[in-house]
Amino acid sequence: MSADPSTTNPTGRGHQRDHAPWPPEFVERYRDAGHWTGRTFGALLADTAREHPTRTAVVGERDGVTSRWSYAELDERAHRVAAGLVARGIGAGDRVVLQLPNIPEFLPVVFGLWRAGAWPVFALPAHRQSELTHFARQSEAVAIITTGVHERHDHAATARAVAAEVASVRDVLVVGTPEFTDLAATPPRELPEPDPGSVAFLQLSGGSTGLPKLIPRTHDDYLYSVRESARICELTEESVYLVALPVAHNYPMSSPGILGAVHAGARIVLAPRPDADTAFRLIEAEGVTITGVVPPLAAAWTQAAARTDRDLSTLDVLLVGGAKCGRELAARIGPALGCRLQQVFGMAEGLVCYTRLDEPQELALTTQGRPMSEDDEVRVVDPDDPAAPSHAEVAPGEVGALLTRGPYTIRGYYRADAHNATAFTEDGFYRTGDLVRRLPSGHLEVVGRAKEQINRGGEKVAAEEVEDHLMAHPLVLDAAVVAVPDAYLGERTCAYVVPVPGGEEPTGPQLRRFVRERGVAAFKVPDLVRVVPEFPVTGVGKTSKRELRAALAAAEEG
Ligand code: OOB
Repeated sequence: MSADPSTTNPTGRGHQRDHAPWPPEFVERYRDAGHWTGRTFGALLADTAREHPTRTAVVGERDGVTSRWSYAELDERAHRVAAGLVARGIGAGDRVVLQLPNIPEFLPVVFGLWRAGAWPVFALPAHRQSELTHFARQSEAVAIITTGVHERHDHAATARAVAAEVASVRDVLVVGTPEFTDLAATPPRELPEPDPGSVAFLQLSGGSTGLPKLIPRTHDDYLYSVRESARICELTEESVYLVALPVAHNYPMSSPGILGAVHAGARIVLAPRPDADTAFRLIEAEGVTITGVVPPLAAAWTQAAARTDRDLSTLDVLLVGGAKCGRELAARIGPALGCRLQQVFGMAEGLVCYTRLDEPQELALTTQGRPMSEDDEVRVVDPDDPAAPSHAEVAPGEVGALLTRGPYTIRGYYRADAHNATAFTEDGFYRTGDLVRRLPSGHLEVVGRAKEQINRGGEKVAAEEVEDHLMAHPLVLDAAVVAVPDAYLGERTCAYVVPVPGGEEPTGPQLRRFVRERGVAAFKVPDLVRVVPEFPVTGVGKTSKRELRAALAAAEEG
């Protein structure tokens, strides 16, 4: 087992090899304020199981079979998975790439990993060999836990291919196989509690520079964000939370998500797919009270609600976030679905803003809320100065680049020193890459983005990552991936490519297939491909990728 020295040292003294912890004075401040309570995820589940043993914890389907487990049962299953993992040599500080769709086993597996002291690395079902190899390599994962064939993709085969490429991966566990079922039936045993100040898992960044970065989150910091989210979203043990989005994403995990539900003793219902038919069926069958979606889904559900026979009357709160929800759509949601709208603007790196449920109507419709915590520090700085010091704030009401620091915002990505030097200010603020306007009330309005990322209906595409794949094609000389406006997704990707001189001209379908076959998530395959003889140069004759993208995007609009 590879215990990581930096994880057992939350104070920041000594090793800082893998990630930057909070400085000691902040650790003290967040503890004194009662934000960090010294509790682990394993204890969270055990406490809820003690308080609400018979309440339904999770309802979900796998291979057409529905499971329904109480909190006592979930707790027991998580203990068994933990014991099984430890028996297999997976334990404290070990990284495990986890790629599971919305199946009930997700919960005992994640809590089992936490109880074993291992760190899940949360891959999404859409990720393919290229991304999974990167996560496994970057984290030096010892194992991959995945599923068999799901939505026509053989995840087990992909995981085995990754294991063959990455030397640290010595185990591939596939949910649903006898091997996994045996592991999950191991008799429970006493296991040491991990340090609550240590890293609990690695989340993924949406990324703007190349492949996704790994985000180290601790029990202490993440549980604080979960507790606050549950409070702000008014979760109680009577709540029924529907997981419509991929459960491993930070949003359905913690805003207020499955962990907020476990904190409150609420019921978790996993939707195998996010479409309105599936969601409405589950809302009616389980009496769902709250769920979270991205704007394109909110739009689809809002339309579908007009012609459904399903009873949606239990639905009380619809969270919308992950990408900007415009006023038009925001205003339609409440009347169409008969629920309250709550906007959420969050990021896996930390900061989460919510509109409150008693918010004045106009603020609820036009802003993305305000930070959860009184200790979230927010600065809005000059957007044209990418290295702007954190104190150079724009005038109130002006648009600027959002910087943030606080009790649940990381101080650095995992094993990414060079990137951290630009992604964080010297005094520890995270440069979110979002352009915002801050109202006198503290509410934030997201108006755009400084980072080179396309927000495809909440799914984040790093332009550079896709450009790198395109450039690997022998007929491509240069590539620039830009966002084009899209009525449904908000943005789609358009790849502009310059062919190699004298060569054959590559076609759109050819390049799309090429990118897909390099083993990347389908949402990263360019929606549009434009072959151009050359990229325009800027006034000074410099080919700034940034200005180039803006020029191309403008040409597309015009
Ligand atoms: C959520 O997390 P990520 O890490 O996938 O993406 C974060 C980025 C933000 O920096 C921002 O660019 C964008 O997604 N974003 C929004 C937004 N919510 C997220 N942009 C405009 N309006 C919003 N409401 O996407 C995420 C994490 C936790 C909760 C909700 C979403």
